[in-house]
Amino acid sequence: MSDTVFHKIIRREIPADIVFEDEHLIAFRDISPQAPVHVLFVPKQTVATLNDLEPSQAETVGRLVTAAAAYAKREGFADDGYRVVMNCNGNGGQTVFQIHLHLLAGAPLGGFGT
Ligand code: IU
Repeated sequence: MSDTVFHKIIRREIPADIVFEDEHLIAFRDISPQAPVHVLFVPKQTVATLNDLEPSQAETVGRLVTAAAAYAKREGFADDGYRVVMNCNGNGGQTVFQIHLHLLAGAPLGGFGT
């Protein structure tokens, strides 16, 4: 049974600065932003890590990516550019064990892996 801080945000048990939500996912500002824009896109379906993602759940991640791109277009920074990142387990730097996509934007982000 997986229950994380992100599940609590989805259930509105703890506050977050939510910028988008639909029946499949929620997006909110990262509490510790690493760029001027730092939004997390989290599926409502529980998937602890990318290692737990079944091929039949590919759409779950696809929706995160398309929602992030749509957000970038809506907010007007799509043409300037942005980065999306998903971390997996210890060496990937994952700290919350419900998969999520980081959207980082608003400034040049430097080399890969910053
Ligand atoms: P990671 O990929 O698992 O390392 O990312 C987790 C992110 O969740 C990290 O950037 C945290 O700052 C962020 N976060 C948050 O936005 N709100 C929270 O209550 C907690 C973590 I705990």
